Amino acid sequence: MRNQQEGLIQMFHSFKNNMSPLALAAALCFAIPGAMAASQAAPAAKSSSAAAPTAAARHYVLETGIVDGKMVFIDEKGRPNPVLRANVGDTVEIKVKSGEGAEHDIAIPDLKVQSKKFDGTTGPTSVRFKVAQPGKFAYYCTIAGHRQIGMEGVLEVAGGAGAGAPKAANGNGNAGVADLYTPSAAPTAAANPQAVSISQDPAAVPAPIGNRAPQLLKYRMETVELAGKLDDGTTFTYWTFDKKVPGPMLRARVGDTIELTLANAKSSKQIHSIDLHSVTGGHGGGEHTQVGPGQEKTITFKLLNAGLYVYHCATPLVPQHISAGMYGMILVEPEGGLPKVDKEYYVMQGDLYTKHAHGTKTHQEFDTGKMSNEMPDYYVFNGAVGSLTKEHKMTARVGETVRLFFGVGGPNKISSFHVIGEIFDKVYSEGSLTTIKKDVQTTLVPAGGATIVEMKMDYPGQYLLVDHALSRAGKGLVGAIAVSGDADKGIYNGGGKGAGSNH
Ligand SMILES: [Cu+2]
Repeated sequence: MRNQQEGLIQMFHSFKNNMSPLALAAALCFAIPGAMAASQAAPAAKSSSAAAPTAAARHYVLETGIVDGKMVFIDEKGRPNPVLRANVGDTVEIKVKSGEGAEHDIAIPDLKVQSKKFDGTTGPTSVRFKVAQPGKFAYYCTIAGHRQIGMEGVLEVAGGAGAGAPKAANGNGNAGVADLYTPSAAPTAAANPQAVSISQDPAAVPAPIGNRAPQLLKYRMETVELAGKLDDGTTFTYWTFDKKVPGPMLRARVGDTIELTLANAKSSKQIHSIDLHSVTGGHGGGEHTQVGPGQEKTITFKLLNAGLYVYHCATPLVPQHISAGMYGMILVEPEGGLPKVDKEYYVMQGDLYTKHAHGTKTHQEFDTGKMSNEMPDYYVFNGAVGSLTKEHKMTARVGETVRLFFGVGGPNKISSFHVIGEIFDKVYSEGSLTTIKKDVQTTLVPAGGATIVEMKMDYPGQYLLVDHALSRAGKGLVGAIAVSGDADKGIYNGGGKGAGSNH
């Protein structure tokens, strides 16, 4: 109540100073019922008598934001997740807008209240409803993960059951509530004709570090949400680092210090962040890089351990952000660098969960239910079906050594990584550079893990990259390395005696 009185005082100050007629009208619409609430509800709250309080209107104005690394609703006094109060019979209006620009909503499921979604571009939204029962009711944002990371408060309704809410009004009130809230629909759209390729070029590997002293490196990455091509005739709203899946490969050496700036594009609807598995402390950076649309944050960290490390977004729902494309890798070379090879490629595996079945020609929406049950519709190398078979070509010549930096963004599925028709001469298991396994057929790569494999290509042909959980090939998980050169029939002879080159 004090809050509302002060709000009123502020409004009239504004009016006196510089309010336009339109704004004045708006302020008055708010102010008059608010004034009634302030004057009438106060004595009722103090009194413990049976007298029912007179129904009033309550207005609350909230804004979303980030406080101490948590997403919250903030009231006009800057209080996070304020307790909202009303009496039985009151009409409550909550007006809420996106302070940091990300997409949210507000719901009080116990009272069947649900707002439309809003973000930085939609302006504020409101819910209005009558409270017919006393109690404490949770209000929160229903966007996956947002309640868990802090967007939750309480509406306290005082008064006796049924008090101040005559039967007829009660009945009408419920019907009214049904009219006032908009259920969140999930429309299916046609494939987005504006969708672009988000598939990362496997050849986009930074140059080797070589033999140099540790230094300070500066990186800047931007998180971008965009419509991308998932498959022929199928599009999907990807969440990315630098518009590609996986995000850019970073390369440094042990002992380097990295100053990393993470910027979130203005057009984003989500908050994003980065957790690099190569970072010691601060949740890998996730604790201090939660950035709203149009903002940026910088962290500095020292690379204490050599290895190949996954990075990913760490904003709730974390697995959704990862699945939608927010992962990549950083290679931390040992002192003196890695041994030289002829070809280096950058490949990552992900699992994707969509509303419609694999192969549906549509703009696919994300399905958080399938994700929590770990039932992917798509498995992809470098973000999309066909990424490493149609869009990008990995090649080598007979006699060359190919090194694959391979990681699993996931979020959920491990990879039984295998190349059909080849044997890994060397495997840096789990991305650890301190041990090397030799002569490996299939290597296990955990979700959020990586490996480096090396193969000397001894024979020409198409070498397919797969997860040897081979049903996944049918869901999109195939890549290829085309090897050209002369066939040594002593190594392989496809047609028996006298057969020609297999190339
Ligand atoms: Cu994210």
